Amino acid sequence: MKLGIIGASQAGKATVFSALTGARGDTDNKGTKKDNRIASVKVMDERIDFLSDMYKPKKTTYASVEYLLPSDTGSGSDNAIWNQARVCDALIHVVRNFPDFSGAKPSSENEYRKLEEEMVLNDLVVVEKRLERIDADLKRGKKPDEEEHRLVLACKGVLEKGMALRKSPEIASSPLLRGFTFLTAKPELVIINNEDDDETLPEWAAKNPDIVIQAMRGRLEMEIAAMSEEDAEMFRAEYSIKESALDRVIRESYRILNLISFFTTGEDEVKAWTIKRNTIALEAAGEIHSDIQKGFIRAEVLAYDDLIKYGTVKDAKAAGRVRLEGKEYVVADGDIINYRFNV
Ligand SMILES: Nc1nc2c(ncn2[C@@H]2O[C@H](COP(=O)(O)OP(=O)(O)OP(=O)(O)O)[C@@H](O)[C@H]2O)c(=O)[nH]1
Ligand SMILES: [Mg+2]
Repeated sequence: MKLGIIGASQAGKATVFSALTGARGDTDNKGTKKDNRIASVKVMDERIDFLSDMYKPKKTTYASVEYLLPSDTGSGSDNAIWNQARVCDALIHVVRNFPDFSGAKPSSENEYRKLEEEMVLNDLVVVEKRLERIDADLKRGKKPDEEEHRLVLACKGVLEKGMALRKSPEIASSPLLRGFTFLTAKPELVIINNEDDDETLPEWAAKNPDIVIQAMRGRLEMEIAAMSEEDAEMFRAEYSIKESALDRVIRESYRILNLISFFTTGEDEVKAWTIKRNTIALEAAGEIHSDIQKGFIRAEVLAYDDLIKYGTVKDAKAAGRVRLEGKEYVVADGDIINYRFNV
């Protein structure tokens, strides 16, 4: 899962990137200021901790999330940023809510709307190019794909109203439109980047239930992310920060992307797998290995909560909580799955 960090100039994008990736990010490209930066972050999960304690495997693998900070250099600089954002699964829109270097007060609502409009316009350009193409094809006697044509026109209608495509789930989730990589069809988390002593949302943001939004004290969180875990803990207590910004953002990212985790266990490895909600057992098997999918026989499933309740796999089994499920079984968050398959 890749999340792209976008925002107006000086909104604190780099600061938020560091806040999210400083503590447990593995940055493979430290680069210069000009490069885009990407870092992969471990998704902490106490269920994995528990399973790892239980199985004492050679290897424990948490899920991970990737954050991308697009670079603002290159020739057509704005386009370069949007093109990088287009390859992300979701966007994090950082909005400045602290005075800028001249001391001028932030105008967070305006800045937020301006960038949202820019993304709408960007998508509209894509739509119009596609429609021109369809027109040109028609003139040459080539029939367009009716369903695609209808959907592209529907996109146009939504965008011309100044609305993001994600407001129309039918459109945003249509496989036929996936190739267009529309910016406004991506799930988005808005981060209001506050001063160190402010943990509240501005009024306009708090009143807007249509936006997925969080307040973050970006600079403070960045400083904490650079500390040792001991110091960070003390600091968090002092500022009454119950949960790090990173953990809040990850939780929300899973929610807006509709993702869940299932687990595989064994002496070799305990591992978390990330899948879309409503994925069936057969598809989930493919995440692990195509052989397991091809040779699928049954999925042996134990809910994590049942393991906790009964204490051991053996006791859970005795209580009939280890189920044998078929291909069509819809995997649930927290399922511990042992696939039986033929190779
Ligand atoms: N008070 C305060 N200042 C912040 C916060 N976040 C960022 N800043 C400051 O705002 C300035 C811009 O921060 P950056 O993280 O570089 O912002 P950016 O969006 O990457 O900026 P550009 O790449 O130039 O568009 C820096 O001087 C930061 O120290 C914050 O949460 N609170
Ligand atoms: Mg920057």
